[in-house]
Amino acid sequence: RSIYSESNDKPSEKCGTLNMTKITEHGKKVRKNWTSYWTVLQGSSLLFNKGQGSGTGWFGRDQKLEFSLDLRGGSVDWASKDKSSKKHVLELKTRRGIELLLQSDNDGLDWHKALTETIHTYMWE
Ligand code: I3S
Repeated sequence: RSIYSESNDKPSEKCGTLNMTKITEHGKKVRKNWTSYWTVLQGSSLLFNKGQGSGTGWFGRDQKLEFSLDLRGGSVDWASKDKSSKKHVLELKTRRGIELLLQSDNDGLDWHKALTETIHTYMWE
């Protein structure tokens, strides 16, 4: 059952602070660099923003888009223990061969649901 079914929100829209590090780019392992981002899930895109005003709305003032990911054709799951010593870590893979870890200060369940639902929604596009 959709987590959005009881609200008027458009599907796949969520924002919040997440710690993120890429682990693979273009199929190659890259060194971890955990960074905190104001993260926005919008349609099939996941946007990573940095700057002041984090946590004050969809796009806080002075937020700057650092980069975005296309979630279509990607996958998301809880990261296995060997991927990180941190708790509540999600592993996201894109169709273009980027793998990254997302870690939230809460249990991450809301992001797991939202990302899973987005990927499912856009599966055939
Ligand atoms: O998977 P790793 O290599 O144990 O990841 C840790 C390292 O990237 C470490 O940085 P340096 O090795 O560059 O000093 C980070 O500080 C840690 O946060 C990484 O591990 P976690 O388990 O936090 O993802």
